[in-house]
Amino acid sequence: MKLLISLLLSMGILASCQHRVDTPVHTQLSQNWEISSDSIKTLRATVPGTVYTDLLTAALIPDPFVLTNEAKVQWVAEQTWTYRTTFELTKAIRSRKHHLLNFEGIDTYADIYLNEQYIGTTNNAFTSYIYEVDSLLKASNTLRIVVHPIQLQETKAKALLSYQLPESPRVFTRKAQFQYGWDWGPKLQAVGIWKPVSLQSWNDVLLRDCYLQQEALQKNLAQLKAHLEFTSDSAKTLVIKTSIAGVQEEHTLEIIPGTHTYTLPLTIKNPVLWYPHTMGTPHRYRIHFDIFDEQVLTQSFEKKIGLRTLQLHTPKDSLGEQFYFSVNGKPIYAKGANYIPQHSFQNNVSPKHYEKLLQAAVDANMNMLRVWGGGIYEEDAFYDLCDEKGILVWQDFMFACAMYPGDKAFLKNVQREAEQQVKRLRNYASIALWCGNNENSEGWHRWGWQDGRSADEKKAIWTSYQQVFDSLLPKTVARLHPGTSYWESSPKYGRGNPKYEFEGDAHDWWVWHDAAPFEHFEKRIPRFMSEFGFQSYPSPAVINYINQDTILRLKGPAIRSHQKHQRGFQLLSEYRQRDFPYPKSAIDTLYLSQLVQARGIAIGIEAHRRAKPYNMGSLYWQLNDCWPAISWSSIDYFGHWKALHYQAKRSFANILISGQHVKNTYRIYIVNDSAEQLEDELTIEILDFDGHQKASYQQRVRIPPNSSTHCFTVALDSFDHRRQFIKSSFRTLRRNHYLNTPKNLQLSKVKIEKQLSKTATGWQVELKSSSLAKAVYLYTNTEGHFSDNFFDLTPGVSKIIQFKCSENTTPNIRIKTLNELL
Ligand code: BMA
Repeated sequence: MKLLISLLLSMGILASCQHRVDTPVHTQLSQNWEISSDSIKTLRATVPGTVYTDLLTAALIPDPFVLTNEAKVQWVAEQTWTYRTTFELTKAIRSRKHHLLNFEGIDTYADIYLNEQYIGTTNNAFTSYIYEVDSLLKASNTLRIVVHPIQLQETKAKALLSYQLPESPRVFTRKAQFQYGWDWGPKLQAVGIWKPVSLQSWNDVLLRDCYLQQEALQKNLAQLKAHLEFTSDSAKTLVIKTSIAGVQEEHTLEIIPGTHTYTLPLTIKNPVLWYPHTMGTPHRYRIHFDIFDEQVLTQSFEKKIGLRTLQLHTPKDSLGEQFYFSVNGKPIYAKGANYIPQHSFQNNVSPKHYEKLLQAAVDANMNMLRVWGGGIYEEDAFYDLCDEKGILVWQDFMFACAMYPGDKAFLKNVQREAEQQVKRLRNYASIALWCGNNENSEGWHRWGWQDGRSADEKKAIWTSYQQVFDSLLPKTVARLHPGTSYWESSPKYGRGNPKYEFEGDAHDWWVWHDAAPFEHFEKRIPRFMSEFGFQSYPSPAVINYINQDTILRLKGPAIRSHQKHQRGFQLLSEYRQRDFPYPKSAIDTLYLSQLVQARGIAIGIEAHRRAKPYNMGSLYWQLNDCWPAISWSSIDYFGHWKALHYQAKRSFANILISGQHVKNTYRIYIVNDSAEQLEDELTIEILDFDGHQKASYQQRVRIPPNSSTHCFTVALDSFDHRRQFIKSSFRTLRRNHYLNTPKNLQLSKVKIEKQLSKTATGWQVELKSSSLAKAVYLYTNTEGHFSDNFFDLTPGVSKIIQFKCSENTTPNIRIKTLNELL
């Protein structure tokens, strides 16, 4: 019965049958939408959606993601767009006393009319707008939303200030900042109704929010508080029945008229804790709530909760200040990447995209993602999956690389936004940190933004900054999400500040932006690296999509327009020349660029991990793309793993063998992120590229839990850097260490034997090589995923790869190695 009610409820049809259960009715208003503008008469619209995607569906604009089309569609955001829909309401729904019209997100500046009556104006894409429309509804209704050009509003806001803010005018608009164009993304300012619209009709009592707060977490008992926010017309006695892990409880609530929050105590005996997947199991409890009003079941819902303590610690030490997270009292080394929106138009991101991308993060042994401040507060589906899969979330508020206004109206707007988002996300176990902004503070102090400004102007701009990031946001987090850490800005110090290495989180852009060698990562190790990165080309399929071609071409205006970093191509080739051979074809260039990226970031990740516990986190820039691009991502727009993602999986493994070349020695480390002490034989061999052993050493090593241990030093006096490598083995782990840059290795020509066999999920590929094959790259036109790629084939050892694909015809799998380019 309960199931039936909620099913009927979600379909919005319960109200049409006469029943005595007074249940609020939720009607989705997603049908019959149309848009129009001065240049477009009327057009079917999708809500939630954007004007861009509607125009694209109707073939009225070219696909902005291909060729040089981005430039051709800029007019879209410059127009006024009118959304219209009509909807019918049954008598049963209309007979409800109260009706709330809820816009979960409008992008951005809009006026709303219901039955031609003005009901409100919006100016923040990150907040929902709810209007009481009790007296306005009829049997047949019209809804009209006029979405104004962003630029118009920004020009007005700009004119009110006597000075120009850095990165103005985007700072005036509370919408995804990356849509103004970023160094990895196009300028596509999505406009429209980007989140659902619905009508909530109710009589006496409405539940508006439920927050499950963890009070105390002991071994035998978890004490929770369920904060339920109700709006009621009258004083009432409600009975709330809860069910957790098979234990039922009944609570009586005396509620009073108005909107108030009521608190129920909940307990769970012998609680099973939630852990990030690299530490344990991300266990969640389901808590079921039934709300009875005069013995009538009026509302039923379920919440999932992971029980854990989760904190950022920054105690002072002799060198500066530590920076690490702990889960359930245990320090955790954070491994992961920075996450950006998956598409310029959010309505194109489906649950499947979330599942695939977040699983790829888990598969690469990542336990933390940073939701970067120039994007969006992600959808619930994202956080729900992070909870389910055990990925911690470093959550930025949506401010990036700019200085923002601080006038009263702006602060009020941000206050609403912060309250709504913190309230929405506080039930997720994965939220590890709220961070004020991305690089605003660094920009102000290091990027010349203060140049030429008067003292008063500087003071005004910095005061605005402090009001938001030192006051409004931390206070909101403390009030609404107590116990959760807040961090003012990422990074704490810019790379020009010597303190960068000793306290706070850091962004290291000496590599890439300042063209420093990758080895720089080994020299300057901060407490927590929240950004460092390097670009590469995406998969051939993405390049061909950009070009709308079947022949791989890396030159031309289309490709150039998908590289958003001014010196991008130059830096790609400069770094390639340092360490890698010259490409002979387009596929070589693509392949080598991915190898350069993987090599560079692995040097960084492993240097950070070896420095544990001085350094307690390594998040590279960036996990994914928002469009087909040449960018810093490790997974491209089509979801294909670049060499970096396969490498991240290796370099982020919970137990890692790593090494560092120091003068005439090579130091072998074992990094152990597990909670167990490891004790076993470590075998070190020196081999030539044909697999002949030149020397071998064995040592019993003991690696404490959660540590990095330098466990062996190889003397390199008679080591041939061009023709030999070091192989280390510990338990089931194997690691090849090369002590020269790839271009200086004297690898012989190899012939790789390949055998293909059909499996239930695709194809199995078995590979064998007689001599060392370096950076073996498997590629094919068949859409699919290789379980491993860009790996080394050790002589005589066969390697089995799974190729997951849905096609039954034998894929034409081609192989490329570094050997053939040397
Ligand atoms: C960091 C990020 C982004 C940028 C990236 C690459 O500064 O916060 O702003 O895209 O570097 O330049």
